[in-house]
Amino acid sequence: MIWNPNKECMSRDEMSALQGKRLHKIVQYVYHNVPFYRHKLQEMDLTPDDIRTIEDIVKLPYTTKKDLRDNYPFGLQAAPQSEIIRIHASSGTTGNPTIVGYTRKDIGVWSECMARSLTAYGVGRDDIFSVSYGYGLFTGGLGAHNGVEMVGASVVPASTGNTEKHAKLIRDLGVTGIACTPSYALYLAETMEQIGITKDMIKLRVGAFGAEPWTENMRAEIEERLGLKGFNLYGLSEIMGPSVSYECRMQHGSHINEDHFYPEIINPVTLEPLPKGQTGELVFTTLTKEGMPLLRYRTRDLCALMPGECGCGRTSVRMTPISGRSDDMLIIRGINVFPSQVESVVLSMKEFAPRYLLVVDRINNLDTLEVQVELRQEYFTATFDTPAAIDELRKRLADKLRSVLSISAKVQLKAPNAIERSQGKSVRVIDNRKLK
Ligand code: DLL
Repeated sequence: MIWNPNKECMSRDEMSALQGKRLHKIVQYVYHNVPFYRHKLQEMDLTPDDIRTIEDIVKLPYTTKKDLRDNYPFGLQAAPQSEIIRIHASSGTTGNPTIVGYTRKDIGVWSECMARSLTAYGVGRDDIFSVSYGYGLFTGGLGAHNGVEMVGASVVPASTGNTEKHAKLIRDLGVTGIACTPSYALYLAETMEQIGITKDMIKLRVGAFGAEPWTENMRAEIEERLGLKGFNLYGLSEIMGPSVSYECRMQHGSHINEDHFYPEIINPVTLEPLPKGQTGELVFTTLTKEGMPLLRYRTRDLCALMPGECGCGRTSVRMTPISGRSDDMLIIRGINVFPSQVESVVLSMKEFAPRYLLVVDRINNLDTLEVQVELRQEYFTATFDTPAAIDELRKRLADKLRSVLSISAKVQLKAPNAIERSQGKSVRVIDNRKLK
């Protein structure tokens, strides 16, 4: 089944015409409502009338996460506050998170995009569907939730944590579908095995996995251990949240909701657009968003757009799985973490030298983060024989990191010069997780 064949199966010409019309409108809208964009366009000697067709998009400026940071919290919001009915946030590169406001219409579009995804996975009214992305400022929980309600399945808003209880609910309620990160799916499988819940005791048949990179090997393992079919679900808060794109039953790339989010691929160094089929950085323009529309937002995700038709009947363009990032963002337990966030915490405490290292690992299918930091010489000399002071400092740093990163990190305090110096660029991250 296809949720909205009118939009998901349009001819190329119809789609381009619709995108062009919507682009013109959105440029006009931001020009009049967002001083940041008005100034940018004026600097480039552009008016909304210069943008008539979708091909004109290349004339427009890019938007970056730094622009969001510089305009924190509401500087890029286009709709008046009275029209905003929901606010989500995601990690910024340093202290402040990125804030995204949605109007009622935005939430409606988002719910429909999520409903399109779920329908492509084969989820319908008879399903009992557990949403095990985090509910809260993260877009995963509420975003998936609205879509499940829209398709009419019974939503179980399980969120994350309390995995044993969740595993029992999956068994007892006969839950048939689940949305969570792929690493959480593996952790769930492991928990089930530990408490004696076997595959034949549960009815799971569909998984909507995303929010972090995963591989075909992980898919095979999750499918085998939970007895379900796993589908990719992609998105990012700045553009909408989950379901910017989704896999269909062909599982050959993820269909982009391109009537709402126009994709381009660029060379992340030269910023030149690349032809279809080449791998580069994914850029999105929101074509219908009212709350915080963005022009040519650089996602930093690396992938390619796939030319050609799909056997499922949808004509929307597909993207390959994300193969990496053009910046240093890590995703740890589904949470985006920038090394610069750790740096800002370390620099805010006078006891530490600006030398730190993030060590990321995956132990029993759970991501772990250790932060190693060097003490300043004066502080080290004053405290190295008073373990209580060191303990207190370690705890203070761990608390600060948890509040800034939204995940807990193990802290290791190091003596001055104990962190290895590199010859060239300093190494800030060691990621021992092997995505096979
Ligand atoms: O992760 C939204 C989401 C929630 C997507 C639930 C899917 C499911 P952010 O926290 O803003 O939003 O993180 C966005 O996560 O730029 C990618 O780097 C990464 N990401 C998201 N989905 C996938 C995926 C949500 N399917 C960032 N595969 C993005 C690989 C993904 N990476």
